[in-house]
Amino acid sequence: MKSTIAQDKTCMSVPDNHFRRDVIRGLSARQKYLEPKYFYDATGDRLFQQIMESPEYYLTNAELEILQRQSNAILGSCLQYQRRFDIVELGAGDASKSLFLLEQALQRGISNHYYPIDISGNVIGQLEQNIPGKLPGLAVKGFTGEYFHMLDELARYSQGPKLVLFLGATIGNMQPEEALHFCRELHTYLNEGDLLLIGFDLKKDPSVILDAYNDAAGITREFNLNLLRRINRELEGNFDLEKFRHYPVYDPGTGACKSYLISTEAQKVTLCGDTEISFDKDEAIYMEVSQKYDMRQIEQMARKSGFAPVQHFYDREKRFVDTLWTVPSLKTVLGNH
Ligand code: AVJ
Repeated sequence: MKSTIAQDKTCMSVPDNHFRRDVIRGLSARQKYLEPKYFYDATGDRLFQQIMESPEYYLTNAELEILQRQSNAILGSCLQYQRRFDIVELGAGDASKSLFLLEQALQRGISNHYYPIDISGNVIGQLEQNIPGKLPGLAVKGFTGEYFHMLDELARYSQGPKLVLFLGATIGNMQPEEALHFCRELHTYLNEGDLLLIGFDLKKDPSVILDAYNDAAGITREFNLNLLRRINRELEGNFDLEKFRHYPVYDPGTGACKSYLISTEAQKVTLCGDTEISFDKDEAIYMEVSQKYDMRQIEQMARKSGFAPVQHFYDREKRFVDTLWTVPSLKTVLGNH
């Protein structure tokens, strides 16, 4: 049925980079897809900021509330395992939520080193510039790049105990199997007694979830279409944005909230001068998953990836959880089985 055969003869005017290769691979697949990490160009960063401020997108406020009200309790819980530790953040973004925790940790003499890691160099530059003024005494050293590459780098700077933050339900952009794999790999970077605080969005009223990815103002729609716009700009694409419809779905059975762009007609799109992609009418591009969890799944993921759950921190409406895990001693692991 599908007639798409993308031929990537090398086009000289578009550099052969990861973005180009990933986009062509995704749009040449039987089920077309694009990778959500590419949403975040300058416009994408701005649109995501607007999503976070939209009334339907409850995740950010819920997690902000957790860190505003419970940073001290979180640190108290960490102190059962470590007296002092460096704080590492994966996907730090603007760090607006983590600042509450960093401030308390600094005040209480628990930590004075913060290592944010982000794919966006823009973001890291801003953090290194702004945080020292806000939290004098906190040493900030940022890393720009893929998480595990940057954790390899980090090992040269920080050898002691660590608290790793992975907030914002960023892990939701992975399917559950992939997320488990990710946690297992993260575990290999940590030592006994190290800590991980990780944010999951929780299963809830399906229409509340769907609305968060289908806001009335259409920002999420723009956010998705912006990736086509980025392809047009950076890969000499000719996507007609009018011919793609934003279609989010939430399956309460699996907890997967997925976003698609649907081609409203049969059409061909050219990239990089000579790569042609054909779309059937109503064919979908799978854009991203925002996976929702329940507490049983979260505790299971902790154990299956070699961590031990320590404590769960919820917002008052229990829409979201920041869950604290530790790397247990081998003795404890064996004792549990
Ligand atoms: C940044 C992955 C947590 O899935 O909720 C928001 C991204 N996409 N609206 C999410 C997103 C559409 C967001 N994460």
